[in-house]
This record gives sequence, structure tokens and C-alpha cells, in this order.
Amino acid sequence: MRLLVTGGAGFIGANFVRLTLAERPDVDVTVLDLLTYAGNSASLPEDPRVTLVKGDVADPEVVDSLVRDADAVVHFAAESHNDNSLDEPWPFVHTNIVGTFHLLEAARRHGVRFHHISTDEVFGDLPLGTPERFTPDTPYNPSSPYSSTKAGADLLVRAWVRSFGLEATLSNCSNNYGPYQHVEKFIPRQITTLLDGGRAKLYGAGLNVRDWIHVDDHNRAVWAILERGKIGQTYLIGADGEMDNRTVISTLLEIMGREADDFDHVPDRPGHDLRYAIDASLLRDELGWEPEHRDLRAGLVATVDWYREHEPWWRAQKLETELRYQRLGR
Ligand code: NAD
Ligand code: TDX
Repeated sequence: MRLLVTGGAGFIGANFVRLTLAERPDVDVTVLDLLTYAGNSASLPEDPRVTLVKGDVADPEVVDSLVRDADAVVHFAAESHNDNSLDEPWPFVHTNIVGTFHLLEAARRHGVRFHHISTDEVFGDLPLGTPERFTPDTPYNPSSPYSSTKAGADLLVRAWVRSFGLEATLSNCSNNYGPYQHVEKFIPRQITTLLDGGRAKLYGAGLNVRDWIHVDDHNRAVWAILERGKIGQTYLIGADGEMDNRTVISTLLEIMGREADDFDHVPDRPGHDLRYAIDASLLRDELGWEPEHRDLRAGLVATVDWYREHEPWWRAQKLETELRYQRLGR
């Protein structure tokens, strides 16, 4: 089987390729990735079963030839960072919406199975301190340019299923953590700043809640959907990992042997979503998926170790990322 993985040099995509090589000996992978600031070929293993093609998902010609040669497409490629989308929204429209359109058209032309990777942020946010969670029936209500372009892409996929009979599935996952995550994101930003002797950076009061899941649990769910998911169905992926940002920072400070007050409050993100929480019962009941990483603290310990041991992987990103945050005042 030949799988086309878009965005396979990014955080979740690279972990997906690694998991696939380790657990699916019958699968060869072609990665289509533009290698933007967020893509890194060093996140991919050197392996004869992996071919990396540098190209844009919004380039119809490259997309057509790669989709034609694939048995299935898993579409991870995206502009993925909310803070960047507030600063400069156009790349989000280009990659997330126009790129998804060209992939869908190619999959339709060549009759190729398609899985679309999306986020829980398409549903907007939930109030703090309630038991309410997102389900596949929650109405779309995105807040940021990032989440609105992901919502737009999801709706294109749904329309291509209904109007053209495209064999597609969708998944909306909560916040991922694990190795190879860009240092612009919350957890690796704090870990690498603390490793450099700096202070952690908390947006606003830090009461915002995210529903953390280990990247391998996300990717195992993607495989379950690819193999056994119902065409046209949206699956929500989450591992009951709710924690507020302030507690995440306290936990990291404790793990890394730092003082409990070694963090700064920095100005809040405009439009900052309060809380995300996923009800993954469809995935569990229909496809029998269960998360393997259930202890968030243990997952954070392993993630701290990974960044401690892989400084050459993240060092080059760190300076430019912090310069960007300095300009944004965060
Ligand atoms: P990432 O930013 O780490 O990786 C994105 C990858 O896409 C990079 O390798 C980048 O080079 C590539 N890319 C960007 N624009 C491209 C283009 N025009 N053509 C080809 N490649 C391009 O992102 P991630 O965190 O790995 O997220 C992957 C997917 O998962 C995204 O679709 C995102 O919306 C979704 N998602 C992420 C999370 C999370 O917590 N990180 C949670 C739920 C869903
Ligand atoms: O330095 C920081 N301090 C801080 O308090 C950063 C970078 C973030 N935060 C807060 C903002 C959020 O409440 O931490 C939380 C997590 O922030 P991000 O890592 O930027 O993630 P989020 O905005 O929640 O979006 C992520 O999850 C859903 C991914 O980036 C998206 O791609 C995914 O769709």
C-alpha cells in the first residue's frame, strides 16, 4: 500500500510516519510537505520506505500526480499556529482552504480514499467549570483565522462526500503533545525556555483549559479510522486529558526542579478560547480505540526528557520563535 501523507515533516505528521513504519510493514509512505518554518526533514527517519517530496498542497499539478499514485491520502498539512494566524491570516487561507480544495479535487478525479485531519477548535470554546464536551453534532463556531480556515476545510470535505461520493473520513482532535513539536507551541515553548534558564510564559491568568492527548494516541486513532471508519463520518479524538494552562506550567516547573513562581504572566492572546473538551465515545464504541497514554504528568516527564536530549533538533527554531513572540508582545 502507498500512502500519501501531506504535512509529514510537521509534528503530528512526522510522528504518524514513524508509527506507520514501525507498525505497518506493508505500507510505503510519500510525504508531500512545503517545509515551511514548521516543517523539518530531520523529523523524518531516513528509510527506503519514505519518499519526501517538497511541494505545496495548493499546487494542483504536484498534488494531482502524487494523489494519482497513492492508495490513500492522510491530510495533515496546515498552517497550525493560532498566534501566527492573528498576525498574518493569508497563509492559513492558502494552505488550509485552497490546499484542501486541490487535494479533494485530485482524490475525486482518481477515486482515492481520503482522511482529513482537523481540530476541536472548529467548535469554538466551552465555558470553564462545566461538564459540557464537544460531540460530532456540536455546531461549528470557530474563533480565530486558524480555526475558521480549518472549519472551512472540514466543510469542503463533507460537501465532497455528499455531492461527489468521495470516500472520505474526518477527525477532529484535541491538543497534542509529544516529541518533534515546534517550539512555538505551549508545552515545548515552556520546556525549551526553562532548559535555557528562562522563565515560563503564561498567557493572561492561565485559567484556559486544553484537553491534552499524546500524539501517538491521536495517530493510532487515525489508523483505526482509515481502516475501519465509516465513510462520511466525523470522529472526535480525545483522551480525557483536561488541564488548565497554569497547572501545566506548575507541573513542568516541578518536573524540571524549578521554583513554583518561575513564570511570567504575559499579555493574553486576542479572542483566546477558554476551554476545549472532547467526547470521544463514538471512536471508542464504534472502532474500539482506547488511549495508551493516560497519565499526563508521566507524558510531560517523557517530553521534557526528549527535548533535553534533542537540543540540536530544536535549537535553530528557538531564537527565531522567541523573536517573533517578542514582536507580538507575548
Ligand atoms: P505543524 O505546523 O507542526 O506541521 C504542519 C506541516 O505542514 C509542516 O511540516 C509544514 O511544512 C507543512 N505545510 C504547511 N503548509 C504547507 C503547504 N502549503 N503545502 C505542504 N505542506 C505544508 O502542525 P501539526 O501540529 O503537526 O498539525 C498537523 C495537523 O493536525 C494540522 O492539520 C492541524 O490543524 C491538526 N491538529 C493539530 C493539533 C495540535 O495539537 N497540534 C490538534 C488537532 C489537530
Ligand atoms: O507561551 C504560551 N503561553 C500560553 O499560555 C503559548 C504558546 C500558549 N499559551 C496558551 C494558549 C493556549 O491556551 O496555552 C494554550 C495552548 O496554546 P497552543 O500550544 O498555541 O495551542 P492552541 O492554541 O490550543 O492550539 C493547538 O491545539 C489545537 C494547536 O496549535 C492547533 O494546531 C490545534 O488545532
